[in-house]
Amino acid sequence: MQNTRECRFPGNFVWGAATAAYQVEGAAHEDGRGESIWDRFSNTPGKVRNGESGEIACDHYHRYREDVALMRELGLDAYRFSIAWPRILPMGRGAVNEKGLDFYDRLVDELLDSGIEPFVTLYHWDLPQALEDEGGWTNRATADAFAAYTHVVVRRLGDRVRHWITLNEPWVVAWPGYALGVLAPGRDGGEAAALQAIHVQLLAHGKGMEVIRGAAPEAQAGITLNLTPIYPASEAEDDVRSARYTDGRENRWFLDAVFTGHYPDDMLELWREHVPSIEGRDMDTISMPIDFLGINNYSRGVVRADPTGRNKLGLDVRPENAKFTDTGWEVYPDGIFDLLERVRREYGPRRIYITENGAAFPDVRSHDGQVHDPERVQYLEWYTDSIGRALEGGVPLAGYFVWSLLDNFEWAHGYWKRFGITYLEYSTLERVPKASFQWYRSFITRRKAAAKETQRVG
Ligand code: GCO
Repeated sequence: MQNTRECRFPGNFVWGAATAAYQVEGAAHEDGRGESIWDRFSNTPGKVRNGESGEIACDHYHRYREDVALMRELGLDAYRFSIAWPRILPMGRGAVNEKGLDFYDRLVDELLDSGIEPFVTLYHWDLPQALEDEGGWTNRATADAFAAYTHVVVRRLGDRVRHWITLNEPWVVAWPGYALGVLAPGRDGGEAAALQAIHVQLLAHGKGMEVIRGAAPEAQAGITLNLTPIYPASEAEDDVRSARYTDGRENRWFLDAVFTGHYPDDMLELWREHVPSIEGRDMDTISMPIDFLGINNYSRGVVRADPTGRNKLGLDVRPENAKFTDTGWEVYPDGIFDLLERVRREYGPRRIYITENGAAFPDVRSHDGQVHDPERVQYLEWYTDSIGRALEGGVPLAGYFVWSLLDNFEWAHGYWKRFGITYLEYSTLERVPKASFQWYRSFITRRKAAAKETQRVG
């Protein structure tokens, strides 16, 4: 039987996997790399589980050839990785460390030699500590430093890299990082700090876009946002209102700024005492056209009104009879469908890539030496099915990146939470493809064969 599902994805759909520098590279003190806020945070007692850090991580810095071989085996079209700013500019600005650039140069060449397209994220949370010491993302000067850093990188790699992502998940940097202090840099400045950190990051994104346009005019560039569809716990008016505010914090604050050049009015009103200082042409810079929107999505949120009325954003509800992953996130594949539909309808991006999607489960190596992870396979089957439905419904979806190629340093969780389709034996750094790796490999092969067949018949 010809399964119609197999035909959904066009032949040029990009199948990929993603990682981030601090989570996989290791080699924290090698070849002139400077200190990042994640080195500092990890080395601060009590911040990361078991005092772990990205000092060695997966040692991708030295083993990237082996990792690219895994990607070849998977049949990947693309690899999304990030560049460590402190490898390129150890003090955040000024002197360039050529050895840092050399590493990414080798990685890009290795990928291209293997027929794998590099998707490069310029900032995935590892700010040079020297810039944090001057105020980090709450200081507007950091946006200019980012533009200068972008210029250095694009000048070196722009002849070969055709896809650039300015920032990864400014929401996470701002809220857990600057408001709550649970991720680096560990500041607990509340709403005001978060909103200022978002504004400066979005400014950096816009300035970075300008630099990329100038230095690599043929390249495609965009930003990656973590977006979470928010559902009210009931139809009751106050639940719906709370869900709308939570949606404002999670999604609209970013989407409205990037696509319309305005922060949403209801949120500006709600946060009137904390709004950031917006100067001159900031919002034009922030909303300059992007070629694609990167979306990271893992789950959904369900919200009910706070009975005391104090918290306008309401309270999180843990749905009953639902499935959860090892990070406590609900498995809700319809969520990514709803999200994609909504983004298409309300914001009309030219193109969308799912730049991250995946799940953590407490994987173990079993007596046969293998890692059986049926829950992850199930998760990926469901989520890819949902995005296929969205694509058929007209969402301009161009690719999908599974998070992650490898188990890696999961931030404040340390190495405890495993998101990889490849298992990392941390004591030996051995890579063990999980069952989900084999699943993804055959999934990609089947999709490609089906697309070819459609083309031939069509
Ligand atoms: C993210 C982070 C990843 C995480 C993943 C799982 O962009 O949220 O990019 O680094 O590891 O999301 O939490």
